[in-house]
Amino acid sequence: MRILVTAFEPFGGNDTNISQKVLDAIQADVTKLLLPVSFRRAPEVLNEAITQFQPDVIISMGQTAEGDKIRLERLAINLMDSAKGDNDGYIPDEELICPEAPLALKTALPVKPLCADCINAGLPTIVSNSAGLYVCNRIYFEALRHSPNSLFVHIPKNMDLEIAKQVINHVLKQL
Ligand code: PCA
Repeated sequence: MRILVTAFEPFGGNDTNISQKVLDAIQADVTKLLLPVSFRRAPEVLNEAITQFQPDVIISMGQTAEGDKIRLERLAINLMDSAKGDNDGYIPDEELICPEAPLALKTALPVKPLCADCINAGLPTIVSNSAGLYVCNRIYFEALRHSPNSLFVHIPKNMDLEIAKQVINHVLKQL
């Protein structure tokens, strides 16, 4: 099975992005891709990688300011909105990502069992119903358009790196 794992570069005045650190640490046999925090460029870079690697599964990661648990995202919403600009300075104002697509796309991967498995292993994980309307949601929407076998994992900014790595390793092992 070909697995593509993505993470994001720093954004919003942060010097680092925990998703990038986790990506660097992954030792499994996966294709790794670092994405720009750009509504326009991130999907372009993802699409090039999909064409090149033809992945069976796409696991995308990003940093969140919310909560203290890793969030397995169930849905991507067909909307972009942001008070702050992306790394290109672009500020979408309630823009549909794709007018012909449904308002939301749902992963076909088993988020609840995956989450239960992480919790059983003592890892702080929850299922989330919204990845927000910023670039993480944008990239999850793009991944789900290509394949429902996609999952977005949101990692809290201040989470212990070892725990974050374990959650990703755990998810990769369950695929
Ligand atoms: N987090 C942002 C975009 C990049 C990232 O790591 C988000 O939650 O949309």
